[in-house]
Amino acid sequence: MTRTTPVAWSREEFTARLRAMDNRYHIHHPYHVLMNEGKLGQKQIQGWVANRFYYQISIPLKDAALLSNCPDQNVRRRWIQRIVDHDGGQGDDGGIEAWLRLGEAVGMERSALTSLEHVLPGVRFAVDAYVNFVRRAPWQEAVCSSLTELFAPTIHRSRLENWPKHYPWIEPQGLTYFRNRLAQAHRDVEHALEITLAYFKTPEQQGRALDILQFKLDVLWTMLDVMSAAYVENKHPSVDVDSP
Ligand code: AHQ
Repeated sequence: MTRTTPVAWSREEFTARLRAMDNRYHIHHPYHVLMNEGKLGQKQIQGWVANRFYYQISIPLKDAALLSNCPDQNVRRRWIQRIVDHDGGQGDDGGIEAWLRLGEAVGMERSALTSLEHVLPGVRFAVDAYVNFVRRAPWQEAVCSSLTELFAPTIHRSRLENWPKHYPWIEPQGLTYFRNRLAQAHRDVEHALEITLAYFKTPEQQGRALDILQFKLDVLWTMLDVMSAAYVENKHPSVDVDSP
């Protein structure tokens, strides 16, 4: 039997394989489907906002960890913008502030987010798994793990379309975060894809890239599994039905 030596995918084929993983993106998770169909109540939206706040404040820590592992000044010069996008800078309050305003827009005090009192253990474990992966991985693998944002513009657009229609009680200015991410996600993905296509060259490396992306898809999916158990099936000891 002749052994065929695996051949590396072309840039186009590799990109297509990465993009083909969109069917595992958390937009397809039942929690998100219920959200986009207008079937979540205020407590379930509030629980999602409060738990996702832990993800949002972890993103700058993740990106700072990636930068600390990256010796390439040109990459750092572009990647550092991601931290400013979230922490804010001259004249821009940043994404973390925008998420706190989202919290207020869905009827929560800022302290209900900043206290992290509603963050479910499983959400914390999933987010920490992502940050710790980035801390320890080669910086190019950490870059690859951000490529779930290939699919992010669609999910932000779905909220901008559906929330005003289904959740008129949410103050419209609360959606600013999603609006801002539309442009930022496109710019981020362009940079992350450029680095990924250039670094993962051999068939083994390209297979590793798909595994890394699957890991990050699992992080996002697991967060919603935990929120579903707590806020949809009401099966979580730390959540009494009356508060997220
Ligand atoms: O708001 C999001 C964000 O700032 C980021 C950064 C990026 C990364 O570096 O992993 N991923 C990401 C994502 C954000 N929002 C998520 C959502 O559903 O609102 C999607 C998420 C992603 O797709 O990775």
